[in-house]
Amino acid sequence: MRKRMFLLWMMLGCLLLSGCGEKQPQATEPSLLLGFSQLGSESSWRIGNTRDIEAKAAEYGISLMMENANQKQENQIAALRRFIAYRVDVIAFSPIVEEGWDNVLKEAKQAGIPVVLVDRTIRTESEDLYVCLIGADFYQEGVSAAEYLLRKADALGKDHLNIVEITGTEDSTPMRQRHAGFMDRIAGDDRMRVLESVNGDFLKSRGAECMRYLLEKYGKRIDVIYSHNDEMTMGALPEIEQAGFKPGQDMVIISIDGGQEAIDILREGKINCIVECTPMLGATLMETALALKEGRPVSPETHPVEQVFSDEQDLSALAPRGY
Ligand code: GZL
Repeated sequence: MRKRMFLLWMMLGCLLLSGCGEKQPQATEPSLLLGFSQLGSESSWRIGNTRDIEAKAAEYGISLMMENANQKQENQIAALRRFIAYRVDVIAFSPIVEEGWDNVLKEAKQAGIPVVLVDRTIRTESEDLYVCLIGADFYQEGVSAAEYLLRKADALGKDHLNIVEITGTEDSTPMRQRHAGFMDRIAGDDRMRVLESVNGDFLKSRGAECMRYLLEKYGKRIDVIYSHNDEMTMGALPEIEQAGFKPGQDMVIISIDGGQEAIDILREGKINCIVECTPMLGATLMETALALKEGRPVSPETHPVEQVFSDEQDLSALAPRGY
């Protein structure tokens, strides 16, 4: 009896201490601490990717340490080292370039922290420095861009097309694979002639600079501009118009990403084709991080399903893009 009374007093005391019995929000511990190194804010794609990852971390109840490297690999490496020191449960990052990660990833491995690659991949001789890759099949994006051009050449009845290419960040996965996929797919079609490839670093300002250079050098000889992202495309378009050409008519414009602003320009007819590259990778990242925390298997590579938008389609019913 005495014991029961004691327990009742104790429970009453706890209730009183906890504010007279009203329900206190239970502070739920985050299920997981995820360290994410984002490479920068260079494009609408990148900003959309960051926002999606932040939103999905909140939705999944995952505590997110997000660091923006402002386009510098050394900043990403420093961020990864901070995540290791902080002993996060999972590390994820979007590597700005493919080389130079082995040392820091060996440190993560020694710390027993799994690493997930998001968006882009790395080149490494060492085994299992990362668990998996979540990101687009950039080679296929290049192939899809080329396949549109082959159809366009048939439709225009052209016996040759002079192509200039504005590439993304040197030595990044999307730059290397979008270039390779495109060039491999047009190889063997003798209508296709590549005049020059220039690097625009995925930046709008550099896209404009590249286009000015190409117009000064080749002028009306240019039939096709293949640009590795919408940001550079949107930098190039005013340069084309200022030079007296109609983009989408005098020159075929092929771009990649598929953000709202570029889709609207496609609808206006100033871009002919946009290969989608979705930035919405957050849900897959959170699911993967939770699986790793719980010791469940994960897929070594996850590629989102992506579409091609072009002047061959009616885009009036296309839903808002969200980035
Ligand atoms: C692609 C991503 C690229 C985008 C660019 O997944 O890495 O980087 O295509 C962005 O817009 O800058």
